[in-house]
This record gives sequence, C-alpha cells and structure tokens, in this order.
Amino acid sequence: MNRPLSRRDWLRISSAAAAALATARTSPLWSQDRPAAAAVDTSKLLVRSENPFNAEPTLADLVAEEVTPTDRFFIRSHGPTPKVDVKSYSLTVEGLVNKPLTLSLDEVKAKFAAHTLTASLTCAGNRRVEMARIKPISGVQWDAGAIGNATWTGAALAQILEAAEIQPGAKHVWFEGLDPIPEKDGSVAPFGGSIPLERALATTPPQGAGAKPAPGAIVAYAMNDAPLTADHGYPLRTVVPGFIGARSVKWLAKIVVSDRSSPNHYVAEAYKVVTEGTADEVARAEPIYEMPLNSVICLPAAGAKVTAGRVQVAGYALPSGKPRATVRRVELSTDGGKTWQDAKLRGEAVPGCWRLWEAEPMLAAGKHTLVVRATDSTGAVQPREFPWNLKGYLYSAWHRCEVQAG
Ligand SMILES: Nc1nc2c(c(=O)[nH]1)N[C@H]1C(S)=C(S)[C@@H](COP(=O)(O)O)O[C@H]1N2
Ligand SMILES: [Mo]
Repeated sequence: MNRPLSRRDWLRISSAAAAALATARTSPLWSQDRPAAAAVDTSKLLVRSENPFNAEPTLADLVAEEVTPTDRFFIRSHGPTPKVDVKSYSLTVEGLVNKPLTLSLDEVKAKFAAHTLTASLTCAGNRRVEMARIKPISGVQWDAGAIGNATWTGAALAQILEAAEIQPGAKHVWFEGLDPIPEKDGSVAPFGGSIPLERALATTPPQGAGAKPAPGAIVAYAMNDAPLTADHGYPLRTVVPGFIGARSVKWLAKIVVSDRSSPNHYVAEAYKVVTEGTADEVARAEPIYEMPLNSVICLPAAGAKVTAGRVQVAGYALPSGKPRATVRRVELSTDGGKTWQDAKLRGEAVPGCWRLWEAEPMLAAGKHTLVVRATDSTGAVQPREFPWNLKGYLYSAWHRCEVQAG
C-alpha cells in the first residue's frame, strides 16, 4: 500500500492504538508502576516515555480549549506514580516555624479557606526538541505541548505557613513528594522543590469581578473541579503560577521552612541553566524559578498543506513568571520574521496564565514560514534566538512553522 495515509486512516490507526494502550494501562503488570487510580484515559496524549510516564497532547488538541481538560494535560513524572493511601496520608510542615503541623487531607480542606485560580503549568523542558536541533540534548524530547492551563483549588500556602508561625530568618519554602525516584547509586529519593518565601506570601490581582487577590502559591487538592488524579499528584500538590512546573510538587508530603533553598537534587543540581555541567558550574548556577515569556503556533501543524487564501492560525502565549506580568501582544509573521501583523488575543490578561490567540493571514500558493512572537506587560519581547543549554530548559525563541499553501 503506497498511497499516503488519509486523515480517516490516521483516525482508525490511532484509535486502535489508543484502545491497545488503554488495555495495557489497566493490566496487572502495568499497575505495578501506575496504581489503578492512575489508569485514567491517557489515549489523548502522545507518550514520550512509559517509565517514568511522560506524555503531552497534540498541539491541535492543546489550543482547542482555554482551560485544558485533564485528559489532555501533559504528565511529567521523574519516577513511578506513588499509590497514596489517603487514610494514613499526612502533610507535615516543619523547619523554621514555631508550631510544626501534621495535617490530613481533610484537615487541609477544613482548616483553610479554599481558593480557586486558573494557572498554566509549564515544564522547563517544554520545546526541548527545538533546542536540540541546535545541538542534541538528552532528556524527554518535548515538543511544545508540555504546558496546560487548568483551574486549581486548594489552600493558600501563605495561610498554612501562617498557621505554623514562620520564624525570623526564613527565606525559602521546600516541598517534598512521595515518589521514590531511583538514584544512580541504587537508592531512592523523593522529588523536591523549593520557592523563595516572598513568592509564597505574594498575591496576584483578583481574577474576575468580585474576586479576591489570588495567592502566589497554593496547596491544591482539585484540578478542573475534580480531585487530583494520581498522575497529577493526588492527594495534594503545590501550584506556583509563573514558576517552572518542577516547583509545583506532586504527592506533597512535607513542607520545610528554611533560610536557604532546598538541597534536593531537583533544586540544588537539576533545573539549572548550564552549558558544561561541571560540578563547579552546577554549584554556582541559581535554581530556575520563573518561566520566560513564550508563544507557540499550534495550528496549522508543522509541515501542513493548507488551501491558499485566508488560513486559520492559532496558538498560545505565556507571560513571563515575573510578578504581575501578563501577555499584552502576539504578532504573526508569514515571511519568516520580516513583517508582522497583530494576532487576536482571546481571554483575559491574567498573570501566570496563557492566552490563546488566533490570526487569519492571506497565504498565496507556495511555501511559507509562519513565525510568532509575544510581548508581555513588562515590555519584554520574545527573542528571535535562545541560547542552547545542556538540559534544554526554557526554550523560548520565536516559534516557526513551515506550511505549504496550494
Ligand atoms: N513529586 C513530584 N512532583 C513533580 C514532578 C515529579 O516527578 N515528582 N515533576 C515536576 C515537573 S518537572 C513538572 S513539569 C510538573 C508536571 O506536572 P503534571 O504532571 O501534573 O503536568 O510536576 C512537577 N512535580
Ligand atoms: Mo518539568
């Protein structure tokens, strides 16, 4: 069979593959690594690695909705998904506090006011596959789908810390998960994150009429109005809008208040921008916190054949993680970046939240390179180039998409 596959063929093949995958997920063998609660429908995701489980949606699916449905939300785990027994589960708060706390899930829900906010979560490695074209990079080869925009409900981290009574000298808040990640020496260690205390205590402007200012970080128990799924951190995770996804720690079991950032591998060594990776360079580099300003073309797909004339182009733009930064402008070029036109922005300008955008440029028959760039409320403009780094983090150069109009 030599004819090119039609869209129908693709649908048939991919739904058969999805069915096979769904069966695999619930098989006893599979459940050793991902508990039954994790066996949600992941058939809408492109699996980048099975063990640990890493998957992202297609870019077309990603821009279909402003709030990303949970089954189209990327999953990024460094180790196996832990099976948490909520009856024996507790969250502890310790370190530089007068009153260390031990809280059950129900206590977190009952003792602290519930805050619901919309925030994008983005992996620092999003778009790594593009940076890897400059020079190869190991790690999950993410396209531009390691991002999602969800509504999150939980307790304000600031209120939990207030209840624990922070001591003078506190500067950072550490988070520790329950996932046993295999280390090189054969031992296992949990994933950890850390954020400056300032961010934990910050607030962002109210989202919508009559709303209260949103907390700078929450300890979330719900995503899109449902309990967190096992893959997304059940029973509790932090959500830190504007920061790299790695600071939003899943299966959260411990919060430590400290005068320094966490010594956990994922703060002290990984998630740093380095080029050589020598012990010295790694030790000197600061941990990454804020996401950079970014924008991506999701439709049409790269390499697509489109009908000449007005063409529907759509994508997302993410503000930088600087306090209060929002997306202000998105521009599209159809000539590789020589001339630009404004795209139409959807939704509202909310810090830590993406904005979907669309444009309808005229494309004559022939090859075109579509390019997008964003500007945020701090005046920052997305750069044409972004320098290569060893781990492939924060890639945020102008996003390009070649199409063939005919
Ligand atoms: N405990 C734990 N938390 C974690 C991780 C992890 O492997 N273990 N991965 C982090 C990374 S790198 C990202 S990008 C986000 C992904 O969140 P998601 O899987 O809900 O999309 O979770 C973060 N929190
Ligand atoms: Mo990540």
